[in-house]
Amino acid sequence: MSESTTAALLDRVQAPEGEGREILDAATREVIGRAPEQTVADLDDAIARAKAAQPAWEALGHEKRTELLLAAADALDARAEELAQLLSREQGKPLNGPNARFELGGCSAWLRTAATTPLEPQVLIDDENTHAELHYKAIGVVGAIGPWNWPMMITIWQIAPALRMGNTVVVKPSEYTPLSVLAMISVLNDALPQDALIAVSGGRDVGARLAAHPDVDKVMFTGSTATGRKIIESSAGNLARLTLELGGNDAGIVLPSADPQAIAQDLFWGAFINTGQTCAALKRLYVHDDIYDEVVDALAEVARRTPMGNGLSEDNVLGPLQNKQQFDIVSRLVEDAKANGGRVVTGGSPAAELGELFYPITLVADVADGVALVDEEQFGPALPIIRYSEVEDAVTSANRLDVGLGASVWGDRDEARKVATRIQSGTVWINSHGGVHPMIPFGGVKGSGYGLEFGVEGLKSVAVHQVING
Ligand code: TXE
Repeated sequence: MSESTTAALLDRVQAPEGEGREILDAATREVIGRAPEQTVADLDDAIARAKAAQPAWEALGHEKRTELLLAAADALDARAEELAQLLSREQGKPLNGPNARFELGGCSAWLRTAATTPLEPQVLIDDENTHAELHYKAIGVVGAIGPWNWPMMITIWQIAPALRMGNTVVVKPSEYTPLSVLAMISVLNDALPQDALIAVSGGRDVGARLAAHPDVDKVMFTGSTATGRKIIESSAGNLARLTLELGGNDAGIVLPSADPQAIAQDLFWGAFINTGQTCAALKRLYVHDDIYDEVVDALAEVARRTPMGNGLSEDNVLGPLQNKQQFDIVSRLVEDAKANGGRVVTGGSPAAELGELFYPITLVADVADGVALVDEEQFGPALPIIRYSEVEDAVTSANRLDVGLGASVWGDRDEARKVATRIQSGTVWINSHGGVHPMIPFGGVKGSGYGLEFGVEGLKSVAVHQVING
């Protein structure tokens, strides 16, 4: 696909010359476009339009909405390569590997699944005295506030079920990756009626207003715990229902029955997909003493042969950190781990030769619970590897933090499944980490937030219930 078509897409959404905020290519730090700086007044206007459009969108009925959403998915597929190029430049993730093209494929798959998954009324009781049914209806206006790591896919996760259920949606993309989301929404809107889906590009003040607005009935949020707390506070004012995905610090436990060579590749991608900038990535790895050195060596071997660099090059499958804030967090945590006895196996300091925001895959062995790289979410390409000798202790370690999005157990399947039931997290994967599916519910427990996304549960979470009794 030519540059000029990506540029044409960008021109649809970016601010006019001399206006807006410059957005840089994450890899080269060249200016790629200008994000419109919309205001709280623009947001209020968007919410009013979405509220006005909602009854007609709901009245179309499921069948018609399904048809329109499938047409929107077709529009997305037709421009997938141009969108992937923009995403790669703005976010930093390479086109190739489980990255930008993969993200566009995910957007289409989730949109199609949300559009076609049935949610029939449930007959609760049907006897000679009572007939009661549970129905699900649109809530109203949904506010979708998203992050910068999987900006398009997470936005689709929020908007697709919401639209499917008859809600209209106002999206506030992350200020780090607005252009990707604006471009995607512009393409979707080629197939959708006016004002069913509106994006407002602005800063944190716009996000805060969207969460607190009296005409917003539900907020879908993926981002940091700190912002999640603020959204909970503002929901006391507008009583908005909330789905909060607040990230985590997923543990992986490698049992002595695991085969280090066989699991190395999957362990690697479990931790380093999107260069580690993934909500449910493996962020601390507990390995049994018997096979500790073999697992560390096997992971290091995968790290050495996995190329990092500019995402537009087809050779690369790992990219830069998306922003300086995240780069600084990763650098700080690695330095701290080194100062606290961590042994750097690969990486360990910025890959300045690749560009300003590149940090190499960094495996830090011989660290312990309590070190910041273990206890805090690094959200980047640095993995602490902790040695254990009793499975009991590894389970205690996995559960000791106040987050619980995902986790994984590696080794004999039956044994691993038994360990899995004792872990406090929304998902536990066996012999893999982080794979999601549009029909399998996903969501965190503890400090990772609440509410389920995907599948039938995901549709219910963007609906209000109604019991028809009689
Ligand atoms: O998140 P924020 P940031 C983690 C990761 C990262 C940290 C901060 O550790 O270092 O969060 O990232 C909007 N009311 N994750 O700064 O600030 C904001 O404009 C309503 C994990 O990007 O939470 C943006 O659109 N909205 C995470 C969105 O919230 C507000 C994925 C997220 O911003 C707001 C990304 C407010 N008061 C980062 N203030 C995951 N779940 O995996 C800001 N926003």
